[in-house]
Amino acid sequence: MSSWSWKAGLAGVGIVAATAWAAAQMPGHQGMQPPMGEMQSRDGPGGGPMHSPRPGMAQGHQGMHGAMGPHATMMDAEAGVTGQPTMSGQDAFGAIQEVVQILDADPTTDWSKVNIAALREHLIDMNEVTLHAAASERVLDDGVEIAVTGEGRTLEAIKRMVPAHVHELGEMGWNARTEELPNGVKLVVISADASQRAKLKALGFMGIMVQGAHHQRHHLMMAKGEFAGH
Ligand SMILES: [Cu+2]
Repeated sequence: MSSWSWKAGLAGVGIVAATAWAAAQMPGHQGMQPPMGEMQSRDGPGGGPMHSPRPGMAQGHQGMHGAMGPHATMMDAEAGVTGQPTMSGQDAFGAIQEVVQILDADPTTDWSKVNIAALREHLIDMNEVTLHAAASERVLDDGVEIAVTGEGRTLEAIKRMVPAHVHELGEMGWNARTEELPNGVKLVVISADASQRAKLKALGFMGIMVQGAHHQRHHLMMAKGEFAGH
């Protein structure tokens, strides 16, 4: 796709999302739906496949998520036009719902091993680390040092997730390690490359924690009872 058509595609996405949002704001908007098929065909001037719904998405949701991953949330606004919501109302609820749908759709699922409670515990850990952990960041000459601290359930989550993530960072080529703190974990990531150090500083705690795409895969494994840690 040329850069011109890519930009045009993005502009089209903006138009669809804005239209969906505007339609959703109108009282009695159900009678005023724009013709979605026509609008979507205008969104792909490059002719690329723009109609690949995510696996496990609710039926009838004609999304463009496959080609527009980063805009998935924005694109969900278009659901207002179809009259059926796709948002489950809570992100962990939705993540579990998606996994259960995948397990349901898979005839090889061994329900004697399925452990949704384990996945739920991990999603609580993710919630604690993402929203409740305190992160105190210090720039070193060769990288960054982040004291991640908390209490109670937050502390438990920090001790499970941060050291486990160091393992994933190592697989991705980052030089990372952790040290135990009385009330948390110290995360140290270093690099000999100045641009990588600038990136680490910019990413900070949460930017470093979201590196990699292992969570989705691991969540399914946890639910299947095939994954002990994270
Ligand atoms: Cu996870």
